[in-house]
Amino acid sequence: MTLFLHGYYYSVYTRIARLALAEKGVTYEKVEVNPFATDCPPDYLELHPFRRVPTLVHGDFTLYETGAITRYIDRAFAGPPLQPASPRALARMDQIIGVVDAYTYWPLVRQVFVHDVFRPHTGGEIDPVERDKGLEEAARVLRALDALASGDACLCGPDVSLADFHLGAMVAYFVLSPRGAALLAEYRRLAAWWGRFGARPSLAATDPGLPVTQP
Ligand SMILES: N[C@@H](CCC(=O)N[C@@H](CS)C(=O)NCC(=O)O)C(=O)O
Repeated sequence: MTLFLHGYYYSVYTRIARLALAEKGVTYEKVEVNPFATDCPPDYLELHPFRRVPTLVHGDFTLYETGAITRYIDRAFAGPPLQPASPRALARMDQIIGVVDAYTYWPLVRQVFVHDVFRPHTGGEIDPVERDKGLEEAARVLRALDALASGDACLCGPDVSLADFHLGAMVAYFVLSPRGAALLAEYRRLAAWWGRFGARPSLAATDPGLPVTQP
């Protein structure tokens, strides 16, 4: 059955889905959609009425919302389980994913990464106030996540889980900012986790890099 992932090259949420597919060893086809572009194809709204990425299309089954997509990937395909078996570890995984979606994406990615890395690199408009607000909020988020992290090899225990992909895709962008990297280093468990997770082959395989700019 055909499997398509509609996503944007630089999107962290698309990368989360790609991490799950890579760790599961599932092959798929990518369909590039830039939800930020004014010329985002109008028929994409038939797949995703909120015009976000990613969307997964598996045969006649269409699914959006990254948390639903990664859980579907884990349940529908063979490969290593990506969710812990114990009710408490699973609840912690769901909690961390919730915290990442609700409180982490905006400060780490849209405020710090965008204003301290992406726009300086691409010549876009930078707002240092926005960046600093992001750093302030990031401290609160990282403190909370540090308290939730298992202290084991991965966020929810010894094995990698969907929570690692959710947070990992965002931290990968955040630490490209020297200010972000310095802040992360203050949180012992998270910094140690990132030292391990940041070296996973799936992360390298899904690394979008930064856009090539004209000299
Ligand atoms: N709740 C969505 C969020 C996805 C999301 O925000 N994706 C970003 C790209 S990383 C996007 O499509 N942004 C477009 C926009 O904000 O207009 C999910 O879990 O999939």
